Amino acid sequence: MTNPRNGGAAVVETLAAHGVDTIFGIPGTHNLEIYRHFPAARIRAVTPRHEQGAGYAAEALARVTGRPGVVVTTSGPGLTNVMTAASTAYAESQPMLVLSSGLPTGADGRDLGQLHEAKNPLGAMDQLVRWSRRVRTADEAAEAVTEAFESFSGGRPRPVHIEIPFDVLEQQWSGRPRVATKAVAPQADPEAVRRAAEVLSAARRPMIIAGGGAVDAQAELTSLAEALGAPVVTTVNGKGVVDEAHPLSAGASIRLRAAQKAAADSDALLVVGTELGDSDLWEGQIRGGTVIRCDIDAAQLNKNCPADHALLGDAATTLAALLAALPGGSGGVERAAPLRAACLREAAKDAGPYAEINAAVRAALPDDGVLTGDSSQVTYFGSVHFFDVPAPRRFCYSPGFATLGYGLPAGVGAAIGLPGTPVAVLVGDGALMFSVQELMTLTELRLPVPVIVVNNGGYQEIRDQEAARGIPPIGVELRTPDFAALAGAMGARGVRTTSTTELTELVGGALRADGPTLIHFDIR
Ligand SMILES: Cc1ncc(C[n+]2csc(CCOP(=O)(O)OP(=O)(O)O)c2C)c(N)n1
Ligand SMILES: [Mg+2]
Repeated sequence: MTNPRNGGAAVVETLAAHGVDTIFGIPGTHNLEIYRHFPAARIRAVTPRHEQGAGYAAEALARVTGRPGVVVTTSGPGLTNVMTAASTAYAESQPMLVLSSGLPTGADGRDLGQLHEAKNPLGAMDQLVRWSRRVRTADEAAEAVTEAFESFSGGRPRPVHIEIPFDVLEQQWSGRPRVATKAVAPQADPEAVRRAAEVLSAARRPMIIAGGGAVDAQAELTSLAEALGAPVVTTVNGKGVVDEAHPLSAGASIRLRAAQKAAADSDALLVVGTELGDSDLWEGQIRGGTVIRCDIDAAQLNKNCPADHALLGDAATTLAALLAALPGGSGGVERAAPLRAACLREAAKDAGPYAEINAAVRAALPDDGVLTGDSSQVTYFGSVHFFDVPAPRRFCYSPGFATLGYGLPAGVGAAIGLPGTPVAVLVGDGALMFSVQELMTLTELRLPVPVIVVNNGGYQEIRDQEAARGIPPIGVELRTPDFAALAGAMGARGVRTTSTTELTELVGGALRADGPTLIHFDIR
């Protein structure tokens, strides 16, 4: 049987024309005319066990590869289920395309009692992502997909959503996909670059803060830091922009008061690709001597910390221009080591057992490996500070939206995005229970991902916050399932330990297995 060339083909051929080879989604009554065309387009349809998991997998694929993640849902509940993940991609500035089917033309918004009908799902989505558009024809569907890809270049990446009414998916189409024109990123004004270079080279105590907007500028940022002798502190999303073993790296330490104090003591502070949000600074603030900010998004240039010099441009190009414009270097190398030590001392105060657990996982995961984490103490008190990475795009965690349930599906997306790259998931017991069904996805795909769950019997962070407010533990002390048995039921290996030495061995073994291994690590 030959496939009809319909609105579904318009969508799928346009995805393929943009190099999409994998989508994450769940088929349903209304979106089957999209699914029909995947085999011919050689697009792999991965089925996580919840649309939220599909969204996190797509977000993580984008994080580790830089390519947009694509999610396909059905109308109504499929779409509402992906909203949390789409909001995550928005908060974390990741490129994501959500494609959903919609009620047929003329039926939307009329409260007719149709299958999957919601009051205004398009409007709901539009409140959460860069844009959300309902198309009216197959041609429009193809064009909207192209425009989605255009929206991912030349600026701050953010998610978008396209709703295709299911009668449009069935409509005949005789068009051709148009390939997106790459938008040109803004170029920083050369005069502003020259002035900023002068400030930096005259500085005696320069410092650099790098965020998620700098992840594709590792070489430029490292060379600039070396030329200036400036220590580099990153946000969580910028983790690894400079190799965390580099003598100038002070780690992903921006939340720590030691790092914030160093910024305040600097005489020139270069801030690249970060909004310096409160979710980065944990009620702290960033002030510096002379502040130079570089961002691809004009709205970020003065956000949360006013800039003395604002450079509107792509990080890699602007940093290369700054480097070329430097009249001479200075020497801050000696300040980096004490700053790193001060940050580690401060981080150790909250880390408890999490530093050692992360070291044990790091010891087993090869350098090019990817770690995913969650809104669990083992991640933000642990991995962020005690799991050094040599490069950006090696650590997946949502510090901004901070939703529980991200880590495991993110592991699925990272392992699919980077085939052959070792991936490990390290999360808390509370986090795992939000998306534990994605273990089944790992089993099905035979991905050798160790899933390490650190069990402290519930929501420790919230228990701590209740205690700090004089509230007794309410709703936070939770029964833990037998995770190893649960893994077994899902066809994964399940093991249990309380020893970090054994943990390293177990993670090493898990990376060589032909499917996932759940490692239950008790700390209570
Ligand atoms: C979707 C969602 N719901 C609620 C919260 C609030 N919250 C933040 S941390 C946390 C506890 C997480 O438990 P676990 O993963 O076991 O980590 P632990 O704090 O025990 O280390 C909760 C409930 C959240 N971040 N996300
Ligand atoms: Mg817990």
